[in-house]
Amino acid sequence: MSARMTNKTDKIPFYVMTPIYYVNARPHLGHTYTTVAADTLARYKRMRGFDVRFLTGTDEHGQKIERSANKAGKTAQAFADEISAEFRFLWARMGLTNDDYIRTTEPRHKRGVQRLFTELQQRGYIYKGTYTGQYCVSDELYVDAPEGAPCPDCGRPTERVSEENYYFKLSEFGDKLLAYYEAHPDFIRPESRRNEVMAFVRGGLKDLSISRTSFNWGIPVPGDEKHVIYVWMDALANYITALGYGSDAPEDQARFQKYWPADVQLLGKEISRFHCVYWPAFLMAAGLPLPKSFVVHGWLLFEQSKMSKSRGNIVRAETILDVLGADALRYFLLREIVFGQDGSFSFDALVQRYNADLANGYGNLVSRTLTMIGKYFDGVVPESTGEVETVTPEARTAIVKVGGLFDSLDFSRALETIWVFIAAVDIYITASAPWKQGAGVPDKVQQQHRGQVLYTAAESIRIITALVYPVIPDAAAKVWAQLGLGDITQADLKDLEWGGLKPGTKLGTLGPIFPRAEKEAITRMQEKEEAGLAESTAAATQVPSAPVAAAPVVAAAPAVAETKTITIDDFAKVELRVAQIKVAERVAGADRLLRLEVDLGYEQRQIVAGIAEAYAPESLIGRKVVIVANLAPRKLRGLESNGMVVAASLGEKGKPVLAGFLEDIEIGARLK
Ligand code: ME8
Repeated sequence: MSARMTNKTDKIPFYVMTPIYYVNARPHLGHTYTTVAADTLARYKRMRGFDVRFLTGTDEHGQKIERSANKAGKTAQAFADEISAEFRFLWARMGLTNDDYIRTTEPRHKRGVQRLFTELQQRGYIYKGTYTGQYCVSDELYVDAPEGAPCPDCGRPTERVSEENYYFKLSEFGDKLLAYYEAHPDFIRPESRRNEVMAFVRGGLKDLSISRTSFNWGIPVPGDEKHVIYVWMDALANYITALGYGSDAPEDQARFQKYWPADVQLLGKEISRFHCVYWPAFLMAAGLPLPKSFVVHGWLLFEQSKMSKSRGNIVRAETILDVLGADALRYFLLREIVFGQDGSFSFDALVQRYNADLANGYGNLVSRTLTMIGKYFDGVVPESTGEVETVTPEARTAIVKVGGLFDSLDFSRALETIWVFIAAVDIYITASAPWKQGAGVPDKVQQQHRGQVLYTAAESIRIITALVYPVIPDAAAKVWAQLGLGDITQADLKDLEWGGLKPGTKLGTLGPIFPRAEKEAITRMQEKEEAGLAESTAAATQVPSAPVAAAPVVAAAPAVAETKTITIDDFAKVELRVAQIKVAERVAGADRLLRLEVDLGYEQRQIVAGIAEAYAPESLIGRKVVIVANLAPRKLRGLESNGMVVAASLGEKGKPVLAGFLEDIEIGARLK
C-alpha cells in the first residue's frame, strides 16, 4: 500500500473524472473546460479534507483514430502516443492535479476491458449475431437510419456495415434503468439532461453491437481475436480499469474498493447517452455499483457554434496561457459560463473579465491593502478594535454559501458570491479612507482607525483567497505568501472562520498579482491562434509550435577568458535543461538550419538550430541535448524558435558540436 493511501485512511474518498479524450486531434479549449472544472472540484474537495482521486486520460482505439493515423502516415500507436502526450503536457503545464492519467492502449486497461467483457459473457448478457446497418465513424455510433442517411446526431454521412458481431442485451435494461433514474433524482444533473436521457430510454432500447471485425485497432475479444471490442465499451471501462478493475493484485483491488463507485463523472452533453445509458447498463450487468452522479455540462461555443476540431473553430489553451496565464483562463471558463449551459468564448470577453474582476477587482484589493499595511504599519498586520458590521457578516455568508455552490458545481455563482464580497470590502475601504488624516484627530486614534480598516481588509483577503484557491490556485498561492501566511498548499483551509489572521503577522514580499492587460493582448492572442491553426490544419499531429533555438551557443575558450565575470545570480537567469530531440528536419532554403521538436518532459517545443552542416537530421532523433529553455522566442526563416541548443564551436568556421552527457539523464533536468 502506498504512503498516500496509508496517510489518508481516515479521510472520505472522493472520485472525480473527465471523459477520456480522443487522440484524433490536439486538445482545444473544450477539453480544457471539462478538465479545469474537474480540477477545481478536486482541489475544493481536497481543501475540505477528502481523499480525492482525480482521473483524466485519452481514448485511443477505434476506426476514427485508425483513420486519422493513416491520414497522417503514422501507425495508430505512434499517432496516439504523440497526441496523448500533448494532452498530458498541457495538463502538466496548467498545473492540473490529476492523480492518474489513463490511456486505453495501456496493458492495465486492456486487461480490465477483457475482464469486463468476460464477466458480461459469463453472466449471459452477450450473444453473437449479425449487424447490418449504418455506422457513424465520427461518433463511433451505430445508427438506426436507412442506407445513405446522415447521422441523426452529428449530420455527417454514415457508412453501411454488415458484420458478425457480439451483442450486449441492452434491451433487458430499459426498465431497470428507468427505475434507477426515478429512485435517484440526482443521478443525472442538470434535470434537463436527466429528462432527455429518460425520454431516450422510454423510447425503447435495442441490443447493442459491441464488437467489430472490419478493422483491428482495438482490444481483442477474449478467445475470439478477430473481433475487437466496441470502442465505447472499451473507453467507458477506463473509469474502473484505472482504479485496478481486472487485476488480482491486492493493492489494485483495494484501490478499486476504496474509490468505486465514483462520486462525480463530468461530461459534455453530446455523450450523455453513452455515459448515462450504456455505462450504467454495463455496470448493472457486471454486478457493479453505479456512479453516484453524472454532471453533464454544456458546450463552449466559438463564433456561434460548438468549438470542435471538425468545425475548425477552435482556440487552444496554450494561446491564453502564453499571454494571460492559467488562472485567467480558469477563472474565465468557470465565471463566464453557467455550468450546465452553453456559453461563448471570445478574446474580448476574456480580457474584459480579466481586467474587471482579476486586475481591478481581486488584484487591486490585495495590492492597495497590503501596500497600506506596508506604509502605515511597517508591513505588519495591525490589531483590530472589533468586527465591522458591513464586512464580517458578509464574510461569514460567503464562507457558507460558496462551499455549497462548489459542492453543487455551480462555479459561476460561487465566484459571483466571492466577488460580491470583494466589492463590499472595496466599498468599506473607500468609505473609511484609512489614508486620510481627520482634522483634529489625534495620531493614536487615527492609527487605531487605520488598524481596524486594514485588519478587516487583510482578513477579508485571507478568506477570499482561501475561497478562490480551487479556481485560481497560482494567484491564491502568491497572495497567501504576501499575507505572510507561507505556503497555501500546506495550509488547513477546511474550517474557515473570521479572525484567523493574527495581528503581528509580518507580510511577505509584495508584488503584482494580475497586471492589467492592454488591448493589445487581444491581438496577440488572435495572432497566435491564427499561426497555431495554420500549423495544425497542415498537420494535425504536429506538436505545438514553439520558438526556435537559434544558432548554437558558442563555448569558445578564448572568448570566455576575455569575458567579464558574472555573479551566480546572473548565471541563474539562464535556464539550461536537458531535452530530447523528437523531430529534426531541414529548413527549406536555409543550408545551416534544422527545425527541431524537442521534448522537455513537461512540454514539447520547436527550436530552429544552426547545426545542419554538422548533423544529418536523422542522426539526431532521440538524442539528448542541452538547451537554453528561457530564451525569448524569435523567428528564423518564418519559423518560431523557442530556445537554443547548446554546442561547442570548433575551428575557424565554428563547427558546432552538441553538448551531451556520458550518463543517461532524465529529460527536463536542469543544469546549474
Ligand atoms: O467524446 N464544449 O472524446 P472527445 C465543452 N472519447 N466541452 C467540450 C467541447 C466544447 N466545445 N469540446 C470537447 C469523446 N469538450 C470520447 C469520450 S469517455 C469514456 C469517451 C469536452 O475528444 C467535453 O467534456 O470528443 C466532451 O464531452 C469531451 O470533451 C469530448 O471529447
